[in-house]
Amino acid sequence: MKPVKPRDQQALVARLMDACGGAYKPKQRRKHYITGPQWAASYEGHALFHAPTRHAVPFETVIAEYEKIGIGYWCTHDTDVLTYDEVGKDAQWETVGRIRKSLKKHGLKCSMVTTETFHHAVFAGGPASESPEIREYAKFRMENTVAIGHELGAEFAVYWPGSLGYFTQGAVEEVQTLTWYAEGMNHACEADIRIAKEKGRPTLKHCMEAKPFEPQGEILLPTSDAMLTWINSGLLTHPEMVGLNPEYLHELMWGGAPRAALARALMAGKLWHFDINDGYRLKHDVDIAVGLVNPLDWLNVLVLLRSHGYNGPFNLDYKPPRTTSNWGVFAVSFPTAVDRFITLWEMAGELMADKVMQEASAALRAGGGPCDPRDATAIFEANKELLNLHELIAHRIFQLLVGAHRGRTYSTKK
Ligand code: GLT
Ligand code: MN
Ligand code: MN
Repeated sequence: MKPVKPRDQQALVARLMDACGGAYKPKQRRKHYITGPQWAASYEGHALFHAPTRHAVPFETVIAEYEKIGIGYWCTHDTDVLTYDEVGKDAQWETVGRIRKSLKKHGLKCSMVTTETFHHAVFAGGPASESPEIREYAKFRMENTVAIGHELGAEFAVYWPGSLGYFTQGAVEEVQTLTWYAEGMNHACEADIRIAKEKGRPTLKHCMEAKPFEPQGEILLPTSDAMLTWINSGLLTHPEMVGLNPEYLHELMWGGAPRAALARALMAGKLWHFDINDGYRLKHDVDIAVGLVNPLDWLNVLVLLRSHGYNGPFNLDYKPPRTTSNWGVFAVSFPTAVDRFITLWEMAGELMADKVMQEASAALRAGGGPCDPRDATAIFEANKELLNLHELIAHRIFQLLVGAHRGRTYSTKK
């Protein structure tokens, strides 16, 4: 193949995108509660060892592009759209007004707002560190984000306490720090109750997001389970207002089974918001787009969520790779991420209705029939052949994933 000149490259990528097929129409995409973060679309490709490969994108462009793709909801950190000097000032409300206009113009809604308490130097010791001034500042920021959320019509507020921890041991007393952090959350909930009342709106759903490592060396609330313990610790004045925003990769990062972590959140009635992406176990937060690493696991995750009636947002919290251009972010990255999610969602429905799956699951649950209830060997013998279905079910799910259940076979060379 001849070299592809820079001016011909977008056309080539666009033609191959078309050739991929399998794309949903914006209208079909909008039927799902899929939310697009400002920070994901605007991510410049930078990291500790990486210089940016793209430029930042203003919210007007992100919202306009999301409309074209069919992403119906937008979410943001306070400081994705405001400078530190603007937070809480008149300039903030001017920007919030422009965001409202932009959302209206493009038919999007703001689903969620989140307070950034990890980037600025003021949070070097975390958002609940020893100095009362720092904790007061964190409270101001959380309250302010709640106010912005109400102004934008958001339903959720997310908190990622990635800087709640330490690098070196000794100075940070864990119980005290978690208590101080709870005071911050109590402040946010109480402000929410007041503002919601003033505005005649329901209060926000406050969702905690855990990540096992990064950016602190040790994290005080590293998993969704740790957060459930904190929510139910008695430290919160409004535990009923606080739930979870698990992120698929963050549960995988510590070596857990995301599906089991989600199940525990469901059991506790706290699965309110879900960050969808992909990546690898026991590695850093690579935030790869949904389904590109673990499609089989993702299919199973969506079966769990569908069977338990999860109806919260699916938040595209991933990082378009550094190899993707500013043009590619909206031409390739977002539409393909959304479409893989919808495909897996539909597939999960197909799996649940699949006759082989249904009969196999029902047979396992029916068991092998009565026998001596105290005789382990007799019970095992009565169920032995049924237990083959565990492996058969896994095979069936693989078939559903690759389309082999529709009679598609792959030939081997003679
Ligand atoms: C940060 C983090 C994400 C969180 C964001 C919400 S901040 O980008 O890595 O997983 O969802 O604050
Ligand atoms: Mn996340
Ligand atoms: Mn992540």
